[in-house]
Amino acid sequence: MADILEQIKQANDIKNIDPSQYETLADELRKLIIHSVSENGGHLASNLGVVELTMALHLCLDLPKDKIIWDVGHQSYTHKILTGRKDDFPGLRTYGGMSGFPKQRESQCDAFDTGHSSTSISAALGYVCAREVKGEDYTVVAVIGDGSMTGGMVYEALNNAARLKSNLIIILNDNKMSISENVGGMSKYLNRIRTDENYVEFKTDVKTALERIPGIGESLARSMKKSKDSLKQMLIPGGFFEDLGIEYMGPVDGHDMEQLVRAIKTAKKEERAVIVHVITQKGRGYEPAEENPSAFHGVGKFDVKSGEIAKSPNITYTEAFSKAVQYLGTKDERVVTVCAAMPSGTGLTKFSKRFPHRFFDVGIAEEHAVTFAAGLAAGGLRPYVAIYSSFFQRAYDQIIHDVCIPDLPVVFCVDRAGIVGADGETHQGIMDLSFFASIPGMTVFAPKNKYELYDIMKFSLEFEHPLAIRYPRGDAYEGERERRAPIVHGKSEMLYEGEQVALLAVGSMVETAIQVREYLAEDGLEATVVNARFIKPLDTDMLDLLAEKHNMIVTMEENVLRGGFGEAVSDYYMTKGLPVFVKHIGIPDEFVKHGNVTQLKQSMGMDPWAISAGILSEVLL
Ligand SMILES: Cc1ncc(C[n+]2csc(CCOP(=O)(O)OP(=O)(O)O)c2C)c(N)n1
Repeated sequence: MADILEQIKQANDIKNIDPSQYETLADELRKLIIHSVSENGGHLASNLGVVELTMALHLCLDLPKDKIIWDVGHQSYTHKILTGRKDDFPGLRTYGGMSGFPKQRESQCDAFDTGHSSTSISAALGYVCAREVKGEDYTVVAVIGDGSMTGGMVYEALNNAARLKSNLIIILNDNKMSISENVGGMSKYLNRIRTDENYVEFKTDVKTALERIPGIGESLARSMKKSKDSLKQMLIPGGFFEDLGIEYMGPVDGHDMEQLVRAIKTAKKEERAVIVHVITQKGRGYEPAEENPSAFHGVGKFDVKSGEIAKSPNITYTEAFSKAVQYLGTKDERVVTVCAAMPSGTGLTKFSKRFPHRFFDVGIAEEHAVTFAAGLAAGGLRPYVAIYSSFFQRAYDQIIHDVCIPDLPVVFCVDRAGIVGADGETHQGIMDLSFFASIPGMTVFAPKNKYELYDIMKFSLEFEHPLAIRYPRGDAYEGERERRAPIVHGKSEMLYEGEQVALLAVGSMVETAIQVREYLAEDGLEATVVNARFIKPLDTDMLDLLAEKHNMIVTMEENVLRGGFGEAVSDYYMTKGLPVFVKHIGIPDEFVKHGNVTQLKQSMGMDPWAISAGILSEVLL
């Protein structure tokens, strides 16, 4: 087993493999990927689809001199294995192990760090221009999926690349899918090229027929390829790209090594930007993933034989949100939902089925999603925009400019807020609390458990201003259900009254605060616990009260400390001149790598043991 793969120890070793062995090599790569992902979770279907494409790229390029930029980067597993990282592969996405995304610090063969979509063409164009300015000689390739082609940055980059007079290769990996079914006009356009056999055959036939005419035929066919006239428009697919000034090649069968190698070698000769349209099958080679590519896009542990995916028996925050927003949908016909290519991940699939006319999947276009929602709100509807915390980063200006300045009633449902774990730096939702709270007119809320998520969702319908509700990935906390004081704008919730030390916790950290309280009680310290609920506006009445009765206040948040809740509390006390010692628990000023959430929290002193030990040492000293 894995005989051919054994021969690949470092980048470019694939060039020593006999072409008759390529199929076996592809099988071995798939087996290794399926096995590792079944144990550590990861992006299975996307990776299985690009095995041959990656092999072909590695055959045609010289790494690390040449540069491959993987859009999103979730499909880079074969690339990692072929560049000397096979032995590290079992540690994929684990704490201290290999990242699931390209990382320049991990390998010289990873030309660019990615994680968020639609950046590859911009970065590749930057590399090309750097190459020209420095007079260097290497090939630059961006590999981008059809789903990522729904992101606006792609068109900014293509617009820019049209002027290029040197080689840039853009591989458009078209598998018809984003995470779910792809949406929008570009998807329809690609589908037309892909499926219109007449179109493709017509092109080939005309060219072949012309070439057969002795004397003039060949030159006519050549000039047809070069000319920009309407005849070409009629005959060659990809006219949209050609009109932009980008050469189009394809469609190419993305599982046929010969076709792929030929296309890439041809593309390398172009003195301009060229798109190679490659058709692949998502999940290729593993039946359960071929049949259900969405479920195997990003997947947790699963049983390889049966294809059964391990599932937590508990309800997640996303599922709780899903129920709540459906309830609101039945209560009020103005309720509409918006997501950016992630109906399933954000819990909107059921809403989309129940209220198809009130659901909008805009593609991977978070900036557009927010301004679009602002338009919906201005038009009299009540939009709920469900996007992961880290992807909301894209839409900061739209939140300020289009929603908060005109004070529109848009609800931002910030999923995956906090440490997400195995996806690492690019996906941790640790900035949203700071960036939402910094905007005038914005209200920011974090529920302590799933019941409070239901309550704030009900509250949101009556609230006429911008509101962000942040909740974490994974199982919803079920504890403290009996404490369910009605939600009042800007008011926190007293959970346990104690003395000396007050724990003032935000959202997911309320559960931690309750554990800390138990540990402190073992040492005879009865701490107060307050559920902050609102990060903005601050409950200053509660802060005044806490300052009177405690000599130490511990703020706890799953967010960077910079610009976070703790800083706002300290700032309030300082401005008011109240002599309270405030200790901040949160994420330091650094990017949080990948790994299991518990391990990551421990590494930052955010687990209940570390927090209580820290408090005790301060109190006893
Ligand atoms: C800005 C941003 N929004 C959302 C995502 C989540 N996401 C990861 S992959 C993906 C779909 C990408 O589809 P495509 O480019 O076609 O790649 P495929 O997985 O089909 O190979 C999405 C929406 C992301 N990575 N970045």
